[in-house]
Amino acid sequence: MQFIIRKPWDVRESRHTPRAIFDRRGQHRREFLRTLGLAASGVAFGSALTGCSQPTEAEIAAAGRVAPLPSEFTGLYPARKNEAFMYGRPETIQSAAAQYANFYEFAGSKDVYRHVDRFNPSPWSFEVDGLCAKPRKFDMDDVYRMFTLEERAYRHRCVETWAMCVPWTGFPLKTLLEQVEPTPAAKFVRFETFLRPEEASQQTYSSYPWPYTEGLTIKEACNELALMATGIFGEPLPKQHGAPLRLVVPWKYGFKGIKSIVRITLTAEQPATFWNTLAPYEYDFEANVDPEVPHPRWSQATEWMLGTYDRFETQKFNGYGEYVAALYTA
Ligand SMILES: Nc1nc2c(c(=O)[nH]1)N[C@H]1C(S)=C(S)[C@@H](COP(=O)(O)O)O[C@H]1N2
Ligand SMILES: [Mo]
Repeated sequence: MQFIIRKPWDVRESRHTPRAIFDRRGQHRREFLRTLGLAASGVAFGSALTGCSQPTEAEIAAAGRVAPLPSEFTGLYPARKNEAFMYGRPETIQSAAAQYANFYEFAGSKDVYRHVDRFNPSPWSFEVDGLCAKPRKFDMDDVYRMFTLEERAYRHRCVETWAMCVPWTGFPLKTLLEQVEPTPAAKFVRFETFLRPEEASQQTYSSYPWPYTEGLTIKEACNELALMATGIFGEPLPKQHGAPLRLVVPWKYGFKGIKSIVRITLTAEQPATFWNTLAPYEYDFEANVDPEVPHPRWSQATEWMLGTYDRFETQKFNGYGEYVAALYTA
């Protein structure tokens, strides 16, 4: 039995800005370019992916695109929408999210989509191991066969103060962990991204502690909000968003949402994580969104939305307290 409780951030759908309006903005831009006679030919804009010019939405989409799914799985997208989740804000334009990403394996800048062409996320497999009765390897075919995908409208808040509202496709992390039967000794979950310096240039010469790792307590991992995402905007994840499988934990700062996962390990001790290892005073393990705890170098009181620059007050737990606050009462 599922109750739909109205959340503080729920506003009537009529107050949301419908996606069509945003799509029309893109349409206007394309029409504008067409009037100038530039859109179709690309003339004067040169090669958008190497230059500094503004890329078109089609170019952004093409840059991050992954190989098509086997035909038996194409019907899985778009997945059924879980109506319990609403943004309470306008949805972010797909291309605005796709062109402003954090994925340090490929770039220190936000235009990650320009740097992912050598990344090949198919085929893909990942291990789930550590303190569990049935450790095993999964490939994406297993994922698509074993788990029921749903679409969830989630707010995302990066620790850098940018935010977005995007529909993820995925399944609860809890259902994946149940498959391997964690033992009672398992208290934490450690996640690891690929290590492929030949495909991800920043992994060759930087002094970052590759591979990227993240972690949750097992209670956080079993919270219904914790989602393993395989898609965004009704399609499989493009490369820059963490193809083919990433974590989404919307009450925490975005860096906890580790991308392109190759290993998930159940542990007794709190695992080391990428950002906490690099800058422990700036990025703690828990990393719950909190307007009252400033980052050492900036305030966290407000946030701005990708695509529109609209500013909102930051909400504790990113507004998801009803789901997760109980996890943090001693
Ligand atoms: N492997 C890996 N995962 C990562 C990152 C990264 O650099 N590498 N960046 C994180 C940060 S800081 C954020 S805000 C989100 C951004 O997700 P998005 O680019 O899909 O919006 O991914 C997170 N996951
Ligand atoms: Mo972030």
